[in-house]
Amino acid sequence: MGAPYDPADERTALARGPHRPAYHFAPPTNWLNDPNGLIQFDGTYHLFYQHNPAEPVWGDIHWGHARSEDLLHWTDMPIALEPDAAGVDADGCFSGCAVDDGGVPTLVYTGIDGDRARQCLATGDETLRQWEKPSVNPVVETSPPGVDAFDFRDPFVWREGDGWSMVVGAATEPDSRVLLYRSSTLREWEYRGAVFVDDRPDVMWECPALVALDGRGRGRDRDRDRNGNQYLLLGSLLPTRAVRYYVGSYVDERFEPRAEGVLDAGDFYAPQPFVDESERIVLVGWVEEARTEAAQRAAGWSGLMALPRELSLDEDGRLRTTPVDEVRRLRELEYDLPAVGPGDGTVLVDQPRSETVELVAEVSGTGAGTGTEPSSASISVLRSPNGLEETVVRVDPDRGTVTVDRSHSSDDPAVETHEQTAHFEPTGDPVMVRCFVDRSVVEVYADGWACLTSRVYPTRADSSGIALSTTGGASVDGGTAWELASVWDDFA
Ligand code: DQQ
Repeated sequence: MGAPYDPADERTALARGPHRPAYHFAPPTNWLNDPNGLIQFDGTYHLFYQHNPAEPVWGDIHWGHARSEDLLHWTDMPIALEPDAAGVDADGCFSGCAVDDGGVPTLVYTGIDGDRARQCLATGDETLRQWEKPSVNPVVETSPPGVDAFDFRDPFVWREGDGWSMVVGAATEPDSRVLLYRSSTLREWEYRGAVFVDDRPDVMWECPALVALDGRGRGRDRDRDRNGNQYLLLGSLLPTRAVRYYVGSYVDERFEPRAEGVLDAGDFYAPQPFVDESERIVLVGWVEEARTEAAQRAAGWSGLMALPRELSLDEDGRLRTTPVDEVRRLRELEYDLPAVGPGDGTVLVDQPRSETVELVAEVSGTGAGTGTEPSSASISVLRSPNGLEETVVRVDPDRGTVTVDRSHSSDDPAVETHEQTAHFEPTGDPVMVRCFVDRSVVEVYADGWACLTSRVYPTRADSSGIALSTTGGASVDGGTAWELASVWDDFA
């Protein structure tokens, strides 16, 4: 008999890989996709995730599980859900959520059996280690008329009034719908119609979520007065894989959008929000790979989670996305970043030289608006001393763009290199750019208005430098950099 499976051993072995993140959550080994079942239960955060425990490729989908006290340091837990060969989830335990049902942790997920998708429950003990699938499964047996039997998945449940509400993503002909259900027990559900219809043809809403922007719908007085009935609807859309958000009202079981945008324009998909015990809306999203399947197999793992983010509305009703405050605890050695004005060329930054850093820099444009020549400031990270390998984060405050240019990120010709761009509304004011670098992850926030998470795979051991440069009338008005700590023991 072999030694029992210990995720800690797997983590230690994989930590030596050059692209393994130091402070983002990655699976102990093999495959990870969507975050599932996010919940803070008795003070402890739990992250479940779509997981193939046998191979670093999608398939045989289980629910992996980890817990954390601070959203940064995670402890692996036993696998929570596995397909049951004789059950309605024989072909996979697809995405879903977690709720606290009067002290009973309860997972609501999609069971896949052949080409049928049905909504199911699992209940946990107080430690969230042991999970049972009650015989009442499936709790939603068939998709409503007109809804494809397979494209009916990803339940998201919340407390509403004296019962429960649930949205489920669905592909319909000719549109895509977010379906609404109500229940008082979690075990019997009544279909209430589409809470939202996306009338574009051939779109499938995966992982929909509807959340009150004032926390649990109660909110702090300040927010309630200011924001009134403000809800956030999220969806991950096939086939474009865009992650869209809509801010609007939710009245009489219908969602009416008034603003919309892209949540993260990078390698980011299937995020899930949850409300924590301090009523923050926290979002975790899957960061996909941009390397070949062969490279993922060679690495022994695939996929990771973006930093947990807090979502909120500003005084003008615009959605803000910022890393949770806890992330500041990772900061170690601090360095000043120099100011770089127009015409200063490329300025090499001596320190830090590290593949795990946070950079905060203020970038000014010309203030002349969008019709002008491009004026941008660039922050090069993961840069080799000769500059042949580098990932360039380019910010144009006049046009309101943040771009990650990956054309020189890697000497490996097999990785994806296309540029990724996020947009924000230019105000004429300087933009505070916050950039997290974690070996194969570059996660950028522009003042909280635009987000972009990209995967890059430098090949050289010395691709760990930083350089700053500008074009047109833009400038870097200085900033700060920190080396960031690893969140894993025994990190190589
Ligand atoms: N991933 C899950 C589905 C979901 C998709 C399967 C989104 O439940 O629709 O692994 O990435």
